[in-house]
Amino acid sequence: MEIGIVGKPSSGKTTFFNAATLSNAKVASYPFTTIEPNVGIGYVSKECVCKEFGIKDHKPIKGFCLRGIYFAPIRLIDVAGLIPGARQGRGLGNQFLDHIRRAEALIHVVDIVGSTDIEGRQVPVGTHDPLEDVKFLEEELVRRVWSILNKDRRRLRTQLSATRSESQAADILYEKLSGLEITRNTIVDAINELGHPKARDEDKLLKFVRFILKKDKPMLIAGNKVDVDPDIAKENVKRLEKEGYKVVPTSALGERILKRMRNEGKIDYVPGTDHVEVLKPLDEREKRALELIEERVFKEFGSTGVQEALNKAAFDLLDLILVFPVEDPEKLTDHKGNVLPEGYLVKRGTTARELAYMIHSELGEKFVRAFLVRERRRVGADYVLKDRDVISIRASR
Ligand SMILES: Nc1nc2c(ncn2[C@@H]2O[C@H](COP(=O)(O)OP(=O)(O)OP(=O)(O)O)[C@@H](O)[C@H]2O)c(=O)[nH]1
Ligand SMILES: [Mg+2]
Repeated sequence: MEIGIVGKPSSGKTTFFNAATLSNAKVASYPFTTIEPNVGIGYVSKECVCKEFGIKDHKPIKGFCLRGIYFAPIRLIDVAGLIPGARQGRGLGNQFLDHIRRAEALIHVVDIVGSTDIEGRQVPVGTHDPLEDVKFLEEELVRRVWSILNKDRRRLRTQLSATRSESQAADILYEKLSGLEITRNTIVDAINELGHPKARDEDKLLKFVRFILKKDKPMLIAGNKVDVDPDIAKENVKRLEKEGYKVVPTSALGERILKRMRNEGKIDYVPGTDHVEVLKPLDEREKRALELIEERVFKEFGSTGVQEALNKAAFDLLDLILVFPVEDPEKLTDHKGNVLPEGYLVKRGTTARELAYMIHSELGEKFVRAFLVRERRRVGADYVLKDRDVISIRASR
């Protein structure tokens, strides 16, 4: 599972990425600081099951648990900024789609206070309209995918008009888009919804691309830099929401500062909350930074939003659930005695046997039955997992 971080230059993508992954990728106030993508592990969070089962000091092997909130790892990729005209050789060309090909959801980081122009150059706060950035990126993605289909247009047209079968048309388009990891299912859905795509019909092909992108690269907007001017930020968030976009207000910089101070042992901070406790004496600069975060971020928005954006991408856009497989249903341990060793992020609809395969192919092959620990009930291979299930899987020897 991978989430892509996209947007124009200087919107704060790498700052967001660093805050989420605890990396130190280069950040700067000039455009195109990032050219080669940064890849790292971020975390999505959800209430853990440890409290419910009376487990204290839960120390999972994968991910971590803070005050009863479980943080499960997920891959993030931070890519170069996109600007108008990039297809004509300015900025990143065709590599852009290569870089986001594996991403199953996108977080579009937008300068929500309008402090940078469409190419990421600094302008006075509030003078650029972020709605323009949102529309541009959306349309740019559509155009880029469309241009893959359009590359060998004559051949595509011949191929598509040679078949009346929708299933064959799906195969043709699937092959063309294979580099983007669009699922065949989505292509079939698009054909069902929009009819047989005829390459002559440009409008239909564009509609087709919009449909598959919406489904296989769903997007969430991180309205970033809210700390710069909370009022302008709120106003712009509202405007984007009115246009139908899903927006999470964020201060990637605020999150970055808090995470850094937490790692240095200076504060206790639970990402996704406004819980900050000072543990060591702070210098004046650090004190001031915390005050600003308190005033301009926590008071106005409740949290920095970075965790919320990741959670929304995973749980709303990707429709993932979190499940806890254990070997021993009484002690909730694996064979080494680790308590609740790992929460698995799986697609809603995943069955007990499919989970068994993810844990170990042998466990999948030799699946006998499973046991739901909370409900104290046996279930079979086809049992569809629920969010926060604790499940013990039995295999034959
Ligand atoms: N005040 C404020 N500044 C931010 C925030 N996020 C990023 N910045 C600043 O915005 C500038 C650009 O940040 P980057 O993270 O390098 O932006 P980017 O989108 O990765 O830019 P490119 O790699 O050039 O595409 C830096 O000066 C950051 O410190 C934020 O939440 N608040
Ligand atoms: Mg960057």
